Amino acid sequence: MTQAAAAITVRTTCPYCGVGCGILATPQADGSVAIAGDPGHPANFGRLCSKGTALGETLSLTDRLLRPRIEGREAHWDEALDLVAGRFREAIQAFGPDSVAIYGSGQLLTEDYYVANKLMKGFVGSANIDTNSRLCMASSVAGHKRAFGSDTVPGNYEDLEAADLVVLVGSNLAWCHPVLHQRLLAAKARRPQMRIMLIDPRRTVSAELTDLHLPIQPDGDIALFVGLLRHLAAAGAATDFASKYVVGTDGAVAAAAAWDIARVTEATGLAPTDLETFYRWFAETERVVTVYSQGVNQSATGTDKVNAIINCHLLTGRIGRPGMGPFSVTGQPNAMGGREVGGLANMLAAHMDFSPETIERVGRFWKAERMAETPGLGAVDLFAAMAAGRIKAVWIMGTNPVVSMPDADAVRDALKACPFVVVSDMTERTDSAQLAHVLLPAAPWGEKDGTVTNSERRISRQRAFLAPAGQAKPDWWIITQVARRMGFGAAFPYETPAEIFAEHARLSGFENEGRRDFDISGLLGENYDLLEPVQWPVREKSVERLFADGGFYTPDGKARMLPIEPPPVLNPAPGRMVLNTGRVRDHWHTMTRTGKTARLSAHYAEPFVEIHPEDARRLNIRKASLVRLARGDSETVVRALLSERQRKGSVFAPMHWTGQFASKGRIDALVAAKVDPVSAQPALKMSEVTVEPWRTSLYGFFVALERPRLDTDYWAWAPAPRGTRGELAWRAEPADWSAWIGERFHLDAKTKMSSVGDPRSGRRSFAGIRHGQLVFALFVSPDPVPVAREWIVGQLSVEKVDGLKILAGRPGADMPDSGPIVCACHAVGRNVIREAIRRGCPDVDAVGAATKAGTNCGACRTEIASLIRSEAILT
Ligand SMILES: Nc1nc2c(c(=O)[nH]1)N[C@H]1C(S)=C(S)[C@@H](COP(=O)(O)OP(=O)(O)OC[C@H]3O[C@@H](n4cnc5c(=O)[nH]c(N)nc54)[C@H](O)[C@@H]3O)O[C@H]1N2
Ligand SMILES: Nc1nc2c(c(=O)[nH]1)N[C@H]1C(S)=C(S)[C@@H](COP(=O)(O)OP(=O)(O)OC[C@H]3O[C@@H](n4cnc5c(=O)[nH]c(N)nc54)[C@H](O)[C@@H]3O)O[C@H]1N2
Ligand code: SF4
Ligand SMILES: [Mo]
Repeated sequence: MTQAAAAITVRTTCPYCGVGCGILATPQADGSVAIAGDPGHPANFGRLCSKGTALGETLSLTDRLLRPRIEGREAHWDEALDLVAGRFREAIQAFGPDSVAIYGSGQLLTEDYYVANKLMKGFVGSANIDTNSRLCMASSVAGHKRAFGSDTVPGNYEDLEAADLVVLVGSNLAWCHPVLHQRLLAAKARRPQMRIMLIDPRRTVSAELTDLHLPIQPDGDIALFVGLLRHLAAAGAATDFASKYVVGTDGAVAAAAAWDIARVTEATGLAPTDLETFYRWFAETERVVTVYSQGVNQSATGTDKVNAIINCHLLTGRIGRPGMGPFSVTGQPNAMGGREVGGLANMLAAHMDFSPETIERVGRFWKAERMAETPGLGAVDLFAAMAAGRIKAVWIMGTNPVVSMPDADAVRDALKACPFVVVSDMTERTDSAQLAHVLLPAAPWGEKDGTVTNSERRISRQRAFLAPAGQAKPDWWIITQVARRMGFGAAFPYETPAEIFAEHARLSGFENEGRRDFDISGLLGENYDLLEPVQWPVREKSVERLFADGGFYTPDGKARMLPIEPPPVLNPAPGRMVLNTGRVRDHWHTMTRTGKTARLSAHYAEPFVEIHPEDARRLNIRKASLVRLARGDSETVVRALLSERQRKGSVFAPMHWTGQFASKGRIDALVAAKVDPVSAQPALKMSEVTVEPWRTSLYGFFVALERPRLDTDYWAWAPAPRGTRGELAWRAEPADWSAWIGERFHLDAKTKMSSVGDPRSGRRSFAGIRHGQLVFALFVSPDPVPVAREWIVGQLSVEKVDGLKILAGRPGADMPDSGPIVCACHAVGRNVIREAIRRGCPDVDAVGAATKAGTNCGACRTEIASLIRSEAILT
């Protein structure tokens, strides 16, 4: 048998967003893995976005944590596990169960999550287990529970395709749920009469190809939807559904009475005509899906936002039928699975919360030794308790709080102060792992087995297709081992994830009798290894449409409409701007995986802030200069990206950059830890910061085969297809350039150095070439460095370079610079696409035919559309 014939394709699920695309992974003879979309998976039918497509490039062992470490030294598993169990036990004995905590993640598999939750809530006896889902889904969970009595997402992806109006609220679907977005656009192409609209303070790429964009004032959503409710009631849109299956209708409508168009205009900053259009469309369209995400959840009034949206669907009865419903899309691959097991501190297990009856029931099922009796601390309170010395031991799994939590500098200090910090991760190169006493090597995607649940409640298998690297172990195994060493062996007998899944499925059906939405007991007896993607509930094998005839999970079976009061308009203090934060298309969170691929790093190669040109002018901030954002003692320094898409008075910065990739890019250091009072979810999108030019005397850009030592006042680096690239800045010019370069770049005697300088402009270039191969190039300038970056990056892969062209920083007239990469799949840059448009390509397909851009995964198609639009404006 040849090696090629031995290649076995494994069906698994993407480890990134909540769309939950099916993937076919085929390990190759050369050690690489071929990745393709699974045509048989009902989430994606074979499609993948840029991140999914590039998964094969993230699997290298560079930076992987391969062995347990204790205080920096390598250790055996036995020693590390004994230590973790021992220190947790000691803390519990001395200070009680609430002195220990687990901080987990929607990126754990359901089996990992189930075991962690059971250990804390059934055996340690504390509910101090919370997760990054607090930062992500908590307001949706709370809103669902208030309205439906349960945390139920009633919709399916087909509902978006079948709808006549899709309202995206605070969701950048084009970048954050790309395959779902493409399904939506494909549906609109088939049925052009279908309307799509976006409600977002910024004009994101998700605004392209929509029928209406409402550039709402930050946190104006409640006023908008309360005004919609008033309009719907006045237009007679209330239905039999509402009178039969909903209570609280009158109160909710009465509370909306004062919110006429004039008042909503004031609170949202939107044009009255746009408001009227939206209200009319919503009122006249039966099939409406409202898709919402972090612009809704990550707010101090996030839960009210959720209920203001759900109210409109309940009044009109637009729920529980095809093509309609409120639809909270989940962010992480297993955000939904985490909610199922009870990973949040205020949930117990299997969608049960802390009532005496459920505590007794779950305790009996688990044969628990010590049940938690009350909810534990949510993430923000958990780290505050740690800072106050009340948490003596914490175990962080699959998340990077020093980067992703609000008030991140305080979180860092809390971890520094905590007597015992354990971090389970696949890499030690995270800002949180740097502060761990014990590092445990977790087997990541590709090396572990389990299940995840996507945004439409579909459970899919993640399957291993690689052997664990080094001594990495799956999270469920690690937790099980610690539980046994803490003396709970009888309740943690698991040898496989299948056993854990079976127990989880049994608990979901245990004394359920239709009273709880989450029930997958119908899967018991299925072959775990062969499990096909399936939506819950799965009761005795039948899958139903939820809420078709009411059937809500409240005591009386009726849904609740709530009276909602819009908050006062968000007005930053004088001299401050609103800091909005979120994601870019090609990076995933704190970049531990996407930061390894040059393709995904080329879309945005350094941390940045988007600012409206008028604000920039007012603040004396020039294009591509560096900007200082600050709040109290915390600051970041990032690149200024001037953009008319940005709302005036607000700036937008991505959450992704960490201390591993940039000198001062951790944006969450600036985000205040203000939380929603109902859900305890932090308002990550509405901080107040000062924005000013960051004074520097010199900017730099480098490419190098080996990453240089980075210690300038500003730096940011990214991988290149070969070697690395980066941006630098100095407050004072180094006195001796050749010494400076020699101390930082990895040069040997054979490297020939050359340099040129232009005294008038103050620009200088340096290059090191060895046997015709570029080893490094450095360009410095008193202004932002004006060189052809993508071309220079590409020169690292060239066999024989032209030293003069390198020093000039330009390829010459014959070879244009492709510009920042827009199409990650085919590495097509912005300049190439612009050129095609100028030559007459009228639409995205024509650009694709001319340049290949947008012809593979399609995630960049909206961006190409936006380039076409901006070129049309310019010419
Ligand atoms: N490429 C990529 N995709 C991802 C992720 C990633 O890291 N990278 N992460 C995944 C995860 S975990 C999540 S939670 C999702 C998040 O997915 P999204 O929620 O779609 O993404 P965000 O960029 O966080 O925020 C969405 C939008 O909310 C807007 N917004 C801010 N304030 C307001 C407001 O007051 N009202 C309204 N209506 N909108 C507002 C922002 O301008 C932003 O464009 O993405 C998932 N998908
Ligand atoms: N300002 C601002 N802050 C935000 C947000 C925002 O929009 N704005 N969004 C928030 C949201 S919605 C989210 S979901 C969070 C995300 O923020 P985080 O959860 O902190 O980000 P990740 O980078 O996904 O962290 C996952 C970690 O788990 C590791 N890992 C990967 N696979 C495994 C595994 O199998 N096992 C283990 N043990 N570890 C693994 C990765 O290497 C990485 O270090 O950020 C939140 N923070
Ligand atoms: S849309 Fe992209 S990131 Fe999300 S699951 Fe699918 S391939 Fe993965
Ligand atoms: Mo998230």
